[in-house]
Amino acid sequence: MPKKARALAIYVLNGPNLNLLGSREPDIYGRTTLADIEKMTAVQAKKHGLAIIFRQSNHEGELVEWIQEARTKAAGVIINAGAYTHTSVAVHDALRALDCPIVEVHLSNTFAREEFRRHSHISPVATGLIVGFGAQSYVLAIDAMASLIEKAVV
Ligand code: CA2
Repeated sequence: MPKKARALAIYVLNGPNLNLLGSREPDIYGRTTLADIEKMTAVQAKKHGLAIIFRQSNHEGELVEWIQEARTKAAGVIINAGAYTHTSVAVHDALRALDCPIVEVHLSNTFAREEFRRHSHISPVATGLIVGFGAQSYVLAIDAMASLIEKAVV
């Protein structure tokens, strides 16, 4: 892994309503809270010698600002944009301006749900997608990101 990438954190960005995880709709999203997911993600990143910056916002513009911040501060971006996945050209454009790897994650299998969840504005600009494994999607995304960062330098 390059010295620079190792020094930079992985940004794990979460969109609207993900702060409600664990409190409602456990049949779809499970009982794990976002705070639990943050801990699981940090533990997994540490195994790869990586640190994470974990954030959640219900506001599209704030997500865009964090993605812009990631241009100079992140080795990679893992993003669950929540419902903005299906609607936000602004998030798409901000991600497009990144040079680092991007992993799109979802707790649920969005392709097996309502038609409107089958289209993502994130997927065309993502390096890869991990969907449908509940909270474990984030842990798998960390493994994928660690391997992408390592590959970038060989
Ligand atoms: O499966 C995912 O990770 C989603 O990104 C979750 C979003 C949904 O809009 C996407 O289509 C798929 C929803 C965020 C969580 O919403 C909750 C609402 C009420 C209670 C708990 C969670």
